[in-house]
Amino acid sequence: MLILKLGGAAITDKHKANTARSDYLRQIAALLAQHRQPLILVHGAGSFGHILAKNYGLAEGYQNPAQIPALAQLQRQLLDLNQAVMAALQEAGLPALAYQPSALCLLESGRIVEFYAEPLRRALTLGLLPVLYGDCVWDRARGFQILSGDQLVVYLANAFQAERAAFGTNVDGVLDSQGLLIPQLSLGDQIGQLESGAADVTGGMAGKLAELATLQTARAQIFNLNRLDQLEAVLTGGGPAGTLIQKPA
Ligand code: IP8
Repeated sequence: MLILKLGGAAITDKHKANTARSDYLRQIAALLAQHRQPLILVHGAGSFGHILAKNYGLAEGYQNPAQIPALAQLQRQLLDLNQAVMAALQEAGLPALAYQPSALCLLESGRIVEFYAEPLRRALTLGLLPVLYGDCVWDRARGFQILSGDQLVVYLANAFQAERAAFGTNVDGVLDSQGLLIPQLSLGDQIGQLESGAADVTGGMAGKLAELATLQTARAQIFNLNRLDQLEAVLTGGGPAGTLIQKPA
């Protein structure tokens, strides 16, 4: 099974609040439909969530009552983006089914400690395509907390013993301090400069690599989702795409 993240920076216009790249989502969906396989999709928030989350400190947990309407508004924005993703997938003929992470899981200090996986398991058994997303989720210690799609991908890869986890971003993969692609990386390696989008409350590339430290068995790949040839290579398993991440031996 493949757990695939559709990064928010690639599926939304990061410079325009609450704007999905719907035409591009349709092209992504067409490729997913062409290379059908056991799959769980997770999408990021991009311009639908990070700005509000940053303005109200939602990634720092509960601090003041002004955050409450912002939390509710954030969830609606995330549902709006999710609807755009679901429309593209279903129009391409995929039996996609949306799951709201805040209704399925619970965090403790920002980490998933409870996750009700059975509904996903049943959907997969019948050939459906579960779709989840980065969300604002209840947290036992902090009240609530932003849960990144990246943490979800790694959690799901471990829970479903997926063979592969792939992160579609807006860069070619992990880049070194000269901006050159690192084709293979062991998680123990020292990395120079890492890209992290300004409004990204969940840590950009550095956050991804930190999450990957908890990956148990799957092979991981970080690739450029703005390039359909790279997505195709990920889906077919043919040819290099982005950075391949290995666990240290
Ligand atoms: O875009 C964050 O998820 P991500 C979700 O995968 C938010 O980092 C900001 C609500």
